[in-house]
Amino acid sequence: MKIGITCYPTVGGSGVIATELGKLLAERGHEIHFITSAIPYRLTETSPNIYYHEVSVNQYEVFQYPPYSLTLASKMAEVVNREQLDVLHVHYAVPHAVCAILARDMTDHPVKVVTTLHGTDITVLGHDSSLRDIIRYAIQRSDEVTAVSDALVEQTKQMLEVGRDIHTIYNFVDERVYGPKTEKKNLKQAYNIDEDEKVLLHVSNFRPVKRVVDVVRTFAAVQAEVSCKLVMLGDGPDREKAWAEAKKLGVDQDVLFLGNQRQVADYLHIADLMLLLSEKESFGLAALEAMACGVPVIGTDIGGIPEVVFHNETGYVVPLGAVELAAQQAVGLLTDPDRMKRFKQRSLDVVEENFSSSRIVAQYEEVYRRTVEDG
Ligand code: GMT
Repeated sequence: MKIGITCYPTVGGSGVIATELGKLLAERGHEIHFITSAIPYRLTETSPNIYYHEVSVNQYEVFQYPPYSLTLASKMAEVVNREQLDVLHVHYAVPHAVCAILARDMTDHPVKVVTTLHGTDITVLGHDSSLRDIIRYAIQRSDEVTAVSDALVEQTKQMLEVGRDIHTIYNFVDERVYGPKTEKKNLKQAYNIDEDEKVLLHVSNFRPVKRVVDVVRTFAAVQAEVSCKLVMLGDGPDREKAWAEAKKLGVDQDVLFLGNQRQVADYLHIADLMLLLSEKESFGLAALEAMACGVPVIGTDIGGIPEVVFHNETGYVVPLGAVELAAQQAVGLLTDPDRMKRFKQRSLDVVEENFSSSRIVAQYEEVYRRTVEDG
């Protein structure tokens, strides 16, 4: 099939999933056309089946705002016509699905619109009355809609009162990147972490919904019982708050703020536990990546996290803000080698059984086939 993919080309989980999906589809013989404002962050290798069409927005004095959505719709229509695309697979209802629907209207070539919801457009923008109706329109008028967890399907149906089918297709990891440690590389030495010290890890964009202050508080309570370090990967608006909290609690010497790093798996390979204590999370790709490397997760009982982190099997699920409980669970796990071994193995098994790339990519292929055959 010939498939156009549009996503935000940045470091966020939705861009990662869209790009990894495109790469795997290309390996399976499909022709993939990325239609994005920049080369996606994860599109690093060349492949004869992958094409890139840049959406570059011109700024004209008559426009108060750059017309990204219109330029994107127009570029999508141009690519559909020229390349005879079968499907436009867009990540996010606004603006991407709206642009794809417009492009479908603009072309003579029959193209189907498949929309994947990743959460923020529902859980954040869905509350905005100025956008609610257009999000609903984008969902209703797409040919197929998928969401990354059952929780997000339910939330979308409830919040936006949409009656149509929305299918859950979980996120996945590229097993060639995220898997148990095989190389000898050991970052512990590089960061002056003692071999017998435990490592807790958090990865996010440090938006307020990620509750990075709770992560630091949990760590401080764990550190009172177990010798450990906290590695914070990523960057964003609440970095300063997290740092200030670490200082206030007297653990700043043991918290490493490493900013955005490309090789997240290298850090997962020295981690004993991942903390994901968000107040909104439609899936929690960071948790899945950790589990794929055999790292158990403590996550909040929010959105899609309990569908990824199996409570008492691959980690623990705790209520939002329950810092003491999270710390208690962490200490219990870190000080019980048998339980830790069991949780690590179960994490690997759960990823293989439920979130393997081959299983998930096949589910997307089935969605494309169904919508194209529907005519
Ligand atoms: O979490 C973010 O701030 C980034 C956002 C994105 O668009 O990349 O992540 C969303 O999509 C990811 C991939 O499906 C999910 O793993 C995240 O849970 C989801 N974030 C939220 O729902 C807040």
